[in-house]
Amino acid sequence: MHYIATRADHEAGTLPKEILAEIHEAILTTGYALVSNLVSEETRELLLPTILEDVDIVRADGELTPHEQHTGVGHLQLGLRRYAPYVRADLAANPLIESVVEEVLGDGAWLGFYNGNVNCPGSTSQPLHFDRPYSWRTPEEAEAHGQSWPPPTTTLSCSVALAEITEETGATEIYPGSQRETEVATWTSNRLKDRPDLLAAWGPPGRMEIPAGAVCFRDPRMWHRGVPNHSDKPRAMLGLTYHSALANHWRGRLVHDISAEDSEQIISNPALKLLDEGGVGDGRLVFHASARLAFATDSLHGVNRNVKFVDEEVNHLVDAHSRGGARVGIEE
Ligand SMILES: O=C(O)CCC(=O)C(=O)O
Repeated sequence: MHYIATRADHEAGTLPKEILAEIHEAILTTGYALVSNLVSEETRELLLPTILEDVDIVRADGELTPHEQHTGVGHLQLGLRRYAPYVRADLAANPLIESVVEEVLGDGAWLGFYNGNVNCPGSTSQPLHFDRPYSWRTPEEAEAHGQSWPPPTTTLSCSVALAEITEETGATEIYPGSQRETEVATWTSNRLKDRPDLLAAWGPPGRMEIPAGAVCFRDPRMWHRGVPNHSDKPRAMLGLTYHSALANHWRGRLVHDISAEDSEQIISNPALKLLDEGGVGDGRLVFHASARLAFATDSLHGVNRNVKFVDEEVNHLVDAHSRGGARVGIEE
């Protein structure tokens, strides 16, 4: 499924209903859908050099980042600048992107991750993996919560190409449809090790090629891996991840085992989420106050941008690996 957004779509602030239904169907079946013409050339030209500069900063000490050590050399989780003029409405609060988010995740979906997925020249292959667990792990659990089996995703990953992403520049390898393989639902690991039978069942793999300014919307449970970038420039893909209103953990997981008190707090205040260290706290993404303008218009699609603004400097390169490029803390 590949749709090219039109000027009329941009004026309407939404993709057409029938296109949204096709995108949804593609995500349910193949696991992904591509929509071109979503992020402007102006935004791409502003952001691309910042990514390249920040790659140089991250590479300067010659050390592998924690994400590289864990997954593969040359694959960076690179924080994006969280201050003006680098936070752009047509990326962080884009009504057409949000129309897809609402279609797939329903009302009240929230932004949980805003980061760069950069594949550097000379990179290696990552282990094949999926990014998210199933939110309901057995047919019985799904049925008890009124969900189908296999259950739908409660997270939508939006991969944005600042420049064209091709096989040559290291387009992500994907196993279309593999998000429907229920055998992995109860696994404690997200890696597909030693299972040639599963690879044969869902292969052969494809590649996630993305034109500049396009977004690949994908079910993060679809198996994939970063592969070598054979070009001489870093491949600048950005990752925005949205979670369904059901997801109560700040990383977007749906935790079933939660006290009535914590649950009430989270329902009454959408800024609050379960934290890693236990308990409930502020789960919003931190941006500098200068970035406010990018989020100034209310979402036309019931999406909670889930951001909080601070006056202190926000170091987008701190905690980029584990915390999406900024800090999440207890409510002040
Ligand atoms: O950047 C890519 O092509 C895929 C990266 C990925 O899956 C990861 O870093 O976990």
